[in-house]
Amino acid sequence: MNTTPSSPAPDVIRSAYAQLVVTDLAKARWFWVDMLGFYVQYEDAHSLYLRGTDELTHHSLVLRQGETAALDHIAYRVRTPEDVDKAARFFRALGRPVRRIPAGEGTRGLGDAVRVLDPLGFPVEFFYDIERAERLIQRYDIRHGAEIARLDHFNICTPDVPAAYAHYESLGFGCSETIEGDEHELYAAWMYRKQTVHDVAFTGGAGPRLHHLGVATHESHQVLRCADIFGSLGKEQHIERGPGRHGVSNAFYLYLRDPDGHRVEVYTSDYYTGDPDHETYRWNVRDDRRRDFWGNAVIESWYKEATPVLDLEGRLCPVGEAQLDESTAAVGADGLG
Ligand code: 4SX
Ligand code: FE2
Repeated sequence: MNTTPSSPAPDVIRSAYAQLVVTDLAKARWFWVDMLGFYVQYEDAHSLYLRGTDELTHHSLVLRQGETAALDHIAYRVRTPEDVDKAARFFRALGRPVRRIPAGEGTRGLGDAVRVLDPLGFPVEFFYDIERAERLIQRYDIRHGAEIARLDHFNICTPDVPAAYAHYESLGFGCSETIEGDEHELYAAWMYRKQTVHDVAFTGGAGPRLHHLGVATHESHQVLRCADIFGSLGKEQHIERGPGRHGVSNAFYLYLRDPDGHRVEVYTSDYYTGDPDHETYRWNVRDDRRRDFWGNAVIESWYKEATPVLDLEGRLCPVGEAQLDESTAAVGADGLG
């Protein structure tokens, strides 16, 4: 895999939105809008454009009705319109498929964009221009469910975590935390452009696949309340892992699966990473506090199951097998963690 750039990287601001294919839009609306509390910015018979109450742009999640549940693409916002051209040149120089999407032809609310299949095999969009949206920050009256404030991060499965790290480093991302073996084999890494723990993280495993979308609430009580609401309605089967406190990131978390199996993490209270000399914090893969600070075990489905991704023509991408398996590495020779 070629991750050595020969063209300058675009200035990425942040993880901005994802587009998921869902097989039943009404069921997806129940999960994402009624239960999680996303705000509906626009909807029609085939799609839903959603945002959190802190977001001042048109959407951070697009749900599109389709035959097969999949990730259509993830998207990063860049600093200037020129950075969209830079992104096109950057990925062309890497020999990757690149498609320009003029305003009006791609996602509603966006100006000119560029879509690429990146060196890890993921469909990734870069855009600058997006419609501004009405301020909802103090509309406490319309909040409900988990009261989602904003998109926080993408977590992606890839067989080659060191290559993913190298690629995102070349795009100017910093690394906040890692999970490593005794010889510093890289099992997982958390990388950022905005000044939080991450915009993107890599879970070592079969890929390219989407592991989860991380969405932020303001406080941990909203995470707990979200779990309680699923329980009260007899919908506890949507809860996969947590609530808990992460080791990595120190965030409070809850993982849910939507009606199509897409995983979402309700996430809050990580920390500031914006200082120029911010250092990477490294966890050993056998430290039982790394993924849950209270030592609760991670269930198998969390390591193994994920969402397939589409290429630029809308076909399912083939999946490469995992190289390192954290779920077995974390267990010592005595069978204990
Ligand atoms: O499970 S981990 O504690 O490693 C973790 C997983 C930390 C932060 C995340 O956003 C995440 O998905
Ligand atoms: Fe996450």
